[in-house]
Amino acid sequence: MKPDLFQSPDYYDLDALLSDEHKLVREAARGWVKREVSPIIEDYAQKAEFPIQIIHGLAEIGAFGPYIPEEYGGAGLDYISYGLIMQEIERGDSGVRSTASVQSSLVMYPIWKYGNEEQRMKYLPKLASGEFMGCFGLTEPNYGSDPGSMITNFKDKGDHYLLNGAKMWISNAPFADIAIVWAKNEEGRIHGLIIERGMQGFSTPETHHKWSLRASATGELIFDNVKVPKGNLLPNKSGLGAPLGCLDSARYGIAWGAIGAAMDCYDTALRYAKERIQFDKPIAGTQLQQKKLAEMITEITKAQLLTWRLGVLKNEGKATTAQISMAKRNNVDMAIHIAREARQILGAMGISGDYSIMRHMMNLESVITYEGTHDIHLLITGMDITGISAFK
Ligand code: TGC
Ligand code: FAD
Repeated sequence: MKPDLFQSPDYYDLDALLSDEHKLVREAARGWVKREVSPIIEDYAQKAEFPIQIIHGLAEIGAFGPYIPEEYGGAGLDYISYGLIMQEIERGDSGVRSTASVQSSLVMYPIWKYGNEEQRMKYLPKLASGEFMGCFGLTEPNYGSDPGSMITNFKDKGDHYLLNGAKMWISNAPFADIAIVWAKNEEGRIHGLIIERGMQGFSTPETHHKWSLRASATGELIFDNVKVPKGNLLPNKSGLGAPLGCLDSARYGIAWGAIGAAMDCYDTALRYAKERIQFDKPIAGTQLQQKKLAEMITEITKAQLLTWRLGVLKNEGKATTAQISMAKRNNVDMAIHIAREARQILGAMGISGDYSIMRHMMNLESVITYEGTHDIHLLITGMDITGISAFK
């Protein structure tokens, strides 16, 4: 891959809205991505392998539980810092950001919010340092957009629970030490359980042949009469609202992350267009390529403003599920569109692994599907403004 020459676009001087701490956190993440991710990520994506050695660095830049209080090993940062870290990591690769999102918002968040003090002290510091890695099992082979219909279930056997069922498309599953698994009890109520690698009857086969998120490990979670200690149930929230609450936090991070992928595609295409000569002049001097580049920076700027405002609302505890959905949907769509346009600006070079664009473009096909599809987020907005659910 070519050297990482990334220069972050900031057309409306949004830096003026950030605190010194925000900028420090962002610079630490940006520098780390340039040093540790950019030089290796294309090779790992080509061989469809997660670069497991970066876990320590992710922990060091505070990517695991940025907003989790320091008493539990988190970085104790605000939600704008969390967003900026996700943006910088996804500038490198959406799959690496996935690993950080899952660890922070889908594993540490439910233990912090729905767990008891013993569970928090046992797991959170090790998850923050990367000593433990986690995954989140909601999606099932027959239930993706409709997780409330899940069939994975557990029965009360007196001194333990007995868990049966299967989850699929689970990020981090192949190497995770623990899994937060959503399953129904005998009354059909959804609960979260902490499942540990090594429990008898629990396996995590890897999913192969992906054309997207190739540098992220994806797998299944299979539960065949797994005996789960009663102390592994998250006691403080149940019902579908519990996993959906975690998704709010992860979707918020994705809204920021997608801007990172878009910025990288725009920056690469702008530089290439200024250097590439056809018909005796840089292609950046043609109206058609300027239209693409001008529209890209306009959309990136709009997404940056939307997300910054969402971060302020989140810090104030006011961001709603529907507002988060709008930002996730808008920004991922914006990023995938920019990746496709940027790829065309590079002509044949756009399909080469020497540049990051095609990898971003393929990664974003997963990002537009997971954590609620593009359609589902539109329906969440539709329900919010009309008061009528169009899901069922
Ligand atoms: P519905 O009847 O609307 O709601 C059921 C209950 O949940 C409450 N609720 C929420 N609570 C907290 N936060 C939210 N965001 C909530 N949204 C809804 C709701 O108030 C209700 O509570 P109660 O007390 O009345 O029971 O549920 P529904 O069955 O109609 O479904 C709604 C729908 C479609 C919006 C929802 O199920 C949905 O979001 N589907 C998409 C599924 C999804 O996003 N899956 C993601 C899996 S994880 C993943 O993809 C990780 S990728 C990670 C990576 O690699 O980065
Ligand atoms: P479906 O729900 O079958 O949807 C298929 C199509 O139908 C979509 O276009 C959808 O928008 C549309 N559709 C569905 N319902 C409606 C409706 N009511 N009205 C109109 N259109 C509708 N899940 C986890 O639990 N944990 C993870 O860590 C995780 N990681 C993932 C990693 C990757 C790489 C990928 C690709 C997925 C991951 N997922 C994970 C799963 C992801 O959340 C689901 O794929 C997603 O929620 C969509 O579910 P589905 O694929 O079953 O699609």
